[in-house]
Amino acid sequence: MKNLRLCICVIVLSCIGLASSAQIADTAATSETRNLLKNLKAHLPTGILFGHQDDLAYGVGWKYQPGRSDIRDVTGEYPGLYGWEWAGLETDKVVNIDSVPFNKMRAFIQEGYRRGGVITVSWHLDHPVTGKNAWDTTPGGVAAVLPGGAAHQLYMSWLDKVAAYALSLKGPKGELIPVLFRPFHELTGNWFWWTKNTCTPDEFKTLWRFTFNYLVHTKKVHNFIYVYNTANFGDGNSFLERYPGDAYVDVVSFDNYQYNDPTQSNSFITEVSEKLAIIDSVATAHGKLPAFGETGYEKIPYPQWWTNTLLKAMDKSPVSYVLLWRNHGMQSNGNMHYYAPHKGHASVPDFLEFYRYGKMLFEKKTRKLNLYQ
Ligand code: BMA
Repeated sequence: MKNLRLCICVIVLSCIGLASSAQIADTAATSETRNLLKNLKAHLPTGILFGHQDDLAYGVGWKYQPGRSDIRDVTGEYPGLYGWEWAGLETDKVVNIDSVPFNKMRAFIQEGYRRGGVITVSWHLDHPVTGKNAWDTTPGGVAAVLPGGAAHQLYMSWLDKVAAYALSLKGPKGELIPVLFRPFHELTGNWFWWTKNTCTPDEFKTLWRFTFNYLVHTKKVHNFIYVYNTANFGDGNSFLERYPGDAYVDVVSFDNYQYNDPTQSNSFITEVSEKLAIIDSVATAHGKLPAFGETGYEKIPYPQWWTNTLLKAMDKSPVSYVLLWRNHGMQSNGNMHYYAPHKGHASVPDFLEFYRYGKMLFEKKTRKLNLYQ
């Protein structure tokens, strides 16, 4: 009797687990979008997609050379995941915050998708009250965009533009290209108008739910997978303090960069592996996909960073993908700003070892997974 009860209990629990792991927040998502989430979940134990921001647009020392990519220059193939940024779309700019023309970006997104790669998007949208950029932490921005707020109409007009662009992303058969949409990223930080220094947890949850409902139900955008993304957090509770609910999220993730010297301190490995362990248990409990939203070590001054630091940080817990930030090259202030290796960089030999590591998925292995079918 006891065994029978236990058995029934296990069956019921695994059914609940299976049902929730097959779920997608947007229940009207296109079949390619559903398949992508389902397949990423299925491959979670065995592979980590390697991603790079703005990979096809420019790299260190070059811009807009058709077919070029710093990752491809170094490894012979493109990344498995492509990151793009939509800041500027809301204010009708022709180019985004990093000067990438939105028309070119559409073509790059289509190109990556045709190769079987995955697309993820961040959005450093302007402050809705001051009109300054996303890093303006003047309080009240979130309250202002909520229903009844002074910038609510404006915010809806911004979402209209995001929706129009999202619905213009079409694959070869006219199908919508799925996007891992990561709005209001690094939400536990204190450097954007939506981070935790500027709004209450309830305001943030309302912002997220409104955004989701407006895009899904009003604008009929059905090619988004919703990525919840924090900066630092101490434990599962602080990670979930501003979580809008299982019905509004598909992926749980965080950003974490290397700032100190990895030859002097293991703190990056310790922190990232602890955070991954926490989001893995959150992901399992909530039927979500765990991911490493953004990372990097600017200029990669430690040539073994790839296998001795990043891989060690990611190797202990399953993680669906990792996104390295952009290879801008020389900035106007004289700083070199890049996070992935390029031809001739001292970390190339180690990056090639990282690239050959069985679990890492670049272009070819990603294509073989047929993520959209
Ligand atoms: C930051 C830097 C900036 C950039 C912004 C948005 O981390 O790379 O130069 O404008 O991301 O992409």
